[in-house]
Amino acid sequence: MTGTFTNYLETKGHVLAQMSNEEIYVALLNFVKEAAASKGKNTAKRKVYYISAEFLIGKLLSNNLINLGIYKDVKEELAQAGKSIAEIEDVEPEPSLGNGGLGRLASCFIDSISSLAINGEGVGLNYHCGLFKQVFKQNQQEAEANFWIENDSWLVPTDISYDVPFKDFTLKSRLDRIDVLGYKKETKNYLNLFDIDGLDYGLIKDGISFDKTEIQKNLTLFLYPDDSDKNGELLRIYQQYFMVSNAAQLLIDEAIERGSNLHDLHEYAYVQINDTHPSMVIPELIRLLTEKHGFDFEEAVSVVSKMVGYTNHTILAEALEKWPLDYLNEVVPHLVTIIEKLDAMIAQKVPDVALHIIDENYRVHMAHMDIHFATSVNGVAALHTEILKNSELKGFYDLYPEKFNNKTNGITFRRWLEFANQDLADYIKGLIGDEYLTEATKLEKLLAFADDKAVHAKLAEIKHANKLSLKRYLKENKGIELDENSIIDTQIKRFHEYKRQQMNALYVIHKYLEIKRGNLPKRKITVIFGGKAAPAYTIAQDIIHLILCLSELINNDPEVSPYLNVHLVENYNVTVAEKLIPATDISEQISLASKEASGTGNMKFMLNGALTLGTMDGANVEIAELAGAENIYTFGKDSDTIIDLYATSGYVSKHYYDEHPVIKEAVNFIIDPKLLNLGNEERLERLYLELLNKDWFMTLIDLEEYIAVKEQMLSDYEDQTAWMTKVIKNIAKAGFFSSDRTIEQYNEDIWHSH
Ligand code: 26Q
Repeated sequence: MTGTFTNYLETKGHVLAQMSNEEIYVALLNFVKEAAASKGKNTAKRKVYYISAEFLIGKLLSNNLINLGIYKDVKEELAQAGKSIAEIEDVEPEPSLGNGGLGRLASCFIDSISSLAINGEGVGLNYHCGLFKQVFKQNQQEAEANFWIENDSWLVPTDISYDVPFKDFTLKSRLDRIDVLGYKKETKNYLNLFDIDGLDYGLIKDGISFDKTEIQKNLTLFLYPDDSDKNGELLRIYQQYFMVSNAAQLLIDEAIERGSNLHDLHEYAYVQINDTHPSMVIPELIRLLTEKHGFDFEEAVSVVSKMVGYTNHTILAEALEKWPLDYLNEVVPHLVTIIEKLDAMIAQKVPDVALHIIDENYRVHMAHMDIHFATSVNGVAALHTEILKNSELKGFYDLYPEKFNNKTNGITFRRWLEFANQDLADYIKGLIGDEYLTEATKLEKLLAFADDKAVHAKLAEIKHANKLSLKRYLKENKGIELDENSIIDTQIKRFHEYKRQQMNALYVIHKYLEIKRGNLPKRKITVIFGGKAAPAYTIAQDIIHLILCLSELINNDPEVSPYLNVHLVENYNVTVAEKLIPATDISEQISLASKEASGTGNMKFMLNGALTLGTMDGANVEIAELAGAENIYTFGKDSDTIIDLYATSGYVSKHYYDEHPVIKEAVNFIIDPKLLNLGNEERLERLYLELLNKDWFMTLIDLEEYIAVKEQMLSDYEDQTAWMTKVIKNIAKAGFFSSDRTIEQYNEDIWHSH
């Protein structure tokens, strides 16, 4: 960096004290963009292309200032002029180019790739409306379009453009880039976001509905358009092909420019496929090599199968993409011939039809294609990878044991501690220095303070201060009154039955009824939820409705609200997470065992001094191992038991309801007149019947144990010495969950970019 922000403003003829927050934001944006523009690129021979349909990058200003090493200086300069950096941060819109975990992971990964100076870039789509904006009306979720691109943004236009051929027309792409600065690194990478010219915002009707057929005018309008109808699914195929065709053309051009003759393309490029959304990159690379570069089919397959890896992020059947061949024929017939040839190649070698690419119903199993033609197949937490190997993908594991490996997810500590929890970060630095920013396991030095009363007191003080800033934020932005003296218990994630927000809601009902009976808790507890539900996912919307009704009932009941509050924070996003996590005491990670591939919120809470209340699922298992079983609160049936229950259809929710009065009472309350008065009868009835008669994700199986362990936790909180010892041990052991570690492992084991 040359010169301070104030110097920079002087050269532009501006004076900080006289500028509005908006003007300061734009000036800082340009200041950072200029600093980024002067950085060189990473240059290892083999370049990694992390292709992902989602990059949930969050706001970038402060993260970039931190990575440039000038956050504190700029904060101080602003303060000198009577300005607050927090107010400038507020001006930045958040690009919501992702749904949840998978998109946020991709963003932590590109931060780590740059921070480790690896030659690797993100490739995705520049959706003009990110994930919908959630608004609550009459205790229900409504969805609004979420535009984020302004005149001044982080996007840097390029003149790179490709022709992408579809069946009936060819679309010209344009490429915009966002600079990805590593932590205190002289080099940078890009996030490449492909787009089209000629989008028509006029296609959007009310909310987020729009004409899905006008592909040439809507291709990058929305992230994941509702695909509950055929046109939605077709649009998704158009988006996916557009993304990967551009990525493939870009990587071939860049390899040639760097000296590849394409027969050695695998030495110049490696593609990491993030879930199956970019899987068509395999046939597209083969198509380009054969049609444009004179390869014969076998050689193209041989080169491509040395340069792709596949990451699985979910075992939920509905999320494993299987495109009907007919649909692919309507959109990209030129890939269908290639996919059929690939399928025939496999069919010759592999007798088991369950492992073929095209099934008997003419559906293309994208994951199967990935596994056959990738060098590596990985899960995202130890347990998840074991489940892939031993059940979900067992047939493939038997065929290719050497391809399977685990890469436990991680998070960037620069955003999730250094930025989000500045007081805690400063205090930790005072105790053990700042090495944790690049060597996260140095946090283990904190173990020396596990029993130190002065450290306990300081950590409690920081937590309280974070609750106070959360209180201000929620009051100003979300119309919520938070009690900063209560225990804060938080569940933030997409709404899905397997994540079991409904189980937490049943706990809330139970607690409410207990308080009504005069069993008062020692200390007030505030249960906070945050998350969006897919617009086409009715039951998830019903769960949101139940929680909003409970919130209205409980917070307005003078007998109950001194002891219990419930809030569902509207429009949960990365920015909201950054405020909630540092203020939380109890981290809810209560998915049905075997269903949450990893989770990454669990890691963020651990790092920020919240204790986990969780099932033995995903990365919770590793949290328990690292922090020590005595330092986290686990409950519930284990994944083997659950997998077995599915196999034998052995779970009957009605039995749990009939045989356990506590469960029956809580479930019945969903249709109690008190709630029906506040809510929508159809929604509450449907949810009630769902839990009683189906409950596919086994809410009731763990409910009693969940209530008991949560009660234990609340009572343990009263012994602050024991509690804070656990908190310190959790923070100290969180280092393993740095995404720098994850990315080092990807590079050592899969990418080999040196
Ligand atoms: C698939 C087909 C059609 C339409 C949409 C989709 C679709 C969209 C998004 C399928 C999956 C996703 C997102 C999945 C996701 O976020 N998975 C999460 O990934 C995290 C990072 O690995 C894990 O920590 C979480 O456990 C996992 O749920």
